[in-house]
Amino acid sequence: MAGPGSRRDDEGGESTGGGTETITRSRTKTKAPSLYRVVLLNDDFTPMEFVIHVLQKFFQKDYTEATRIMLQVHHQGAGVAGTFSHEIAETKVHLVNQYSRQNKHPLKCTMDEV
Ligand code: TYC
Repeated sequence: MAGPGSRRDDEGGESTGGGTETITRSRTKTKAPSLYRVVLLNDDFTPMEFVIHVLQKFFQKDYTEATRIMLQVHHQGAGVAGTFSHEIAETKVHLVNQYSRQNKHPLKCTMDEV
């Protein structure tokens, strides 16, 4: 398959003379990264206790660790809640953003490649 995620190089050439030639093909199969960081972003309005609660509810952090991550986000602007496969990371991002919206907080969660 030559769709996105695959690439063909050196598709060979045409011979104009009457001889023979060897057509070489190489294919570089690109693989999606297997790990993704789920990242919480800072804002000015979400209560600190809500962020701590989210880290406990969706990322199985204890109160001490959740507080550490929340403060990291508060001071640095962003922080890693966890590292997961693409599918799990997508699900966490969706659930956290949905939960924040339902609770009328602007807290945003994103993911990026490790
Ligand atoms: N900056 C927020 C406040 O002062 C707290 C906060 C921390 C918000 C982490 C979002 O991801 C966040 N209430």
